[in-house]
Amino acid sequence: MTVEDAKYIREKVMAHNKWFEECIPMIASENLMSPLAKEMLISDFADRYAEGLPGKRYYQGNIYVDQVEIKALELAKKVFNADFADVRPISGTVANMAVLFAFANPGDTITTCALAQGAHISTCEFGAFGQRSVNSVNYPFDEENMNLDVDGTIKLLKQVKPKVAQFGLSVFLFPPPLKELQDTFNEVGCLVWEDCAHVLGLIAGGQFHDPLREGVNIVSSSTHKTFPGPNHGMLLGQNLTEEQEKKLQKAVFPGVTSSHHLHAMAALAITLAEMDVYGKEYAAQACKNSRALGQALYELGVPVLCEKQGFTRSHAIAVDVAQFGGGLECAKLLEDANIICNKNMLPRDTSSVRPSGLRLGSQEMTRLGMKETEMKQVAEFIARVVVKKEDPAKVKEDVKDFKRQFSTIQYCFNADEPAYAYHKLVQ
Ligand code: DSN
Repeated sequence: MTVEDAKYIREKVMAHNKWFEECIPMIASENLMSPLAKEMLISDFADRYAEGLPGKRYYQGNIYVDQVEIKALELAKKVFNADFADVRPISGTVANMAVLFAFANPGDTITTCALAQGAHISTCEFGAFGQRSVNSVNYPFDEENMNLDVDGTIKLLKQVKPKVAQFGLSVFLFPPPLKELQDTFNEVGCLVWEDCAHVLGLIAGGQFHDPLREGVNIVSSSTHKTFPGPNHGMLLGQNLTEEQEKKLQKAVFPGVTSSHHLHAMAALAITLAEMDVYGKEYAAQACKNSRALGQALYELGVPVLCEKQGFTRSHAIAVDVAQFGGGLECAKLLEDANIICNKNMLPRDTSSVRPSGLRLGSQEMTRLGMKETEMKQVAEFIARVVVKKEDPAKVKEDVKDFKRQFSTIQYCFNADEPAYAYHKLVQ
């Protein structure tokens, strides 16, 4: 390694930053942290270790780390109205692994959604569920409504009597029918767990659903999708016994983490404080924006799933671009026009490499201050590339002009700072 290598790497990162200043970001699992939260990532917390819980550490030097973590726990419980929180999982998948370590032994049955219907990879045979050797059984899915088939799910739960009933999706258009399943959960006596990663910011803002009031005992999540925090994870709980809480804490450390990325934990604490103030307004706008985007695309001839149901109740929409060359082809063309999104499997697809869909998220555009009017503009850019097959290079120039008007992050304490202030600081 020479200094030239280091320069090369830095240049590439800076080039990426510059590029994204001129892109429309539509990946449904990404977001922008506030400048204040991002500052935490270059603090001295990034260079330190902490193991265990505040006040019971294995390292000295954690005086301020403990104070920040205690504040983060307080804020997490307040924002989500939860009676248990753990802010130490270093990602959503690690949070999922902690739940598995705590509450499932190899061979235990867990019911979950299927990958083709939008489940997260960690719940699959080749993901964390498989690594834990649990017997996972998929719920029946209602493709027309892009949600669980309630009667079939009740039947399945009664039949297999899972130890844990798990929910959560990565293409999360509508809230799971938890209220309808609550009696069955009680009858079966299973623990109810939902991976809320995609919709955590919406839940924080009182949109989508309220899992901890709808029978869910444990919420696992990453903290950087609709919730605009750092790449990190979190666990929340309701009505857990003291023994269950301790099991979960032990599964986090020493089960699946050592130190828990203290700089990210501090950034999470800042984001929780910001969401406590701005979450409601931000989440409501993100949901309005995704519906407006769905409607505009639909009117421009792009098939958007679930038209009859209003396209979505979350930040995300799913579009079927099979007739325009498929998800892979369209996502690449859009990237050439500086519109960043991902190909996605739709329920009838069998290939994740060449699926027929695209998944589009409104949350990051919302953070940058875009509203329903801008969603119409974004839909037009997409239709020019996907439907009209205009040269992406030409559309790109218009996208760049459009995006330059949206360079500050909204819904945070220092909203007057440019979104990319952190990058400018270190350039
Ligand atoms: N892979 C992420 C997504 O885009 O949905 C979830 O971890």
